[in-house]
Amino acid sequence: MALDKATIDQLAKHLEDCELRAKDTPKITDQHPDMDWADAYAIQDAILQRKLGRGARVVGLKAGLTSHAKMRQMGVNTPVFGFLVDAFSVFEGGAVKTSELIHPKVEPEVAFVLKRALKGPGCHIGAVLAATDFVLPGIEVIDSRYRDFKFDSKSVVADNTSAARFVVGGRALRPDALDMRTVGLVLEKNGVPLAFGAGASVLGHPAAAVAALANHMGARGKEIPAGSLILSGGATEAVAVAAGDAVTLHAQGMGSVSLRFI
Ligand code: 0L1
Ligand code: MG
Repeated sequence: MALDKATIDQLAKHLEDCELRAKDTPKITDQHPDMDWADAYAIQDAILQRKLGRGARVVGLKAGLTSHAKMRQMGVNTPVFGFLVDAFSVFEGGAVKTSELIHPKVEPEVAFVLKRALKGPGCHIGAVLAATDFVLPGIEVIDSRYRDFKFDSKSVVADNTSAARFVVGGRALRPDALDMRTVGLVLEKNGVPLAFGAGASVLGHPAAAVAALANHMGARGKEIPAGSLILSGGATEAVAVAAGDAVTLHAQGMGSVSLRFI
């Protein structure tokens, strides 16, 4: 690691303050160009500890930048992983206050709920499908704390991969009830279809993103607990939203799920 504990804690406080006050910041690698991956995940962990200290509950995990469309859009080439806490969760059809966010965007995703824990290394699509209770459609609201969404992958990891809000809903299906690669995803904003994807956009199969998350955690001596909700990553590029927008994701065979922005 290139950063000492005091710097990690200071950067975690800075990024979480930006999140809680809806204020943007230049990317942290501008000041800390030697920051490495271990530092980036240590800053993310320190943000989680701050939230847990205030009574937050972890409700799931996320993989991000798992599709070529997203990687191209953000100019990066590595999947990243983050956490989801209860305060990020929005009910189906619920409202998201844009005053609490900086510059939100939405992503269409396939969400997994596990019936058994998953642990890498060596986790693969088969192990993920065997451990999955059900899958359902989800919309992730991302809100990078970095000015104009300008960042590099390590800064994004430190910023908990831009996680802000999410909703899941629609129709929950057992993992053998569909071919997740060919599931079509249509994201509508204000009734206008804007982004179109298929499950295979996400690392060839959404379960591959969950396997990558399990392997990432295994390398850090952790596992994905049973019962976890996992967002596998946007199947298309992210779509910017503003107050007054209504967003719906239609997922083939899995119904639809919606959010409103106020
Ligand atoms: O969930 C995601 O794919 C977002 C990862 C972070 C990068 C971004 O803010 O677009
Ligand atoms: Mg996402």
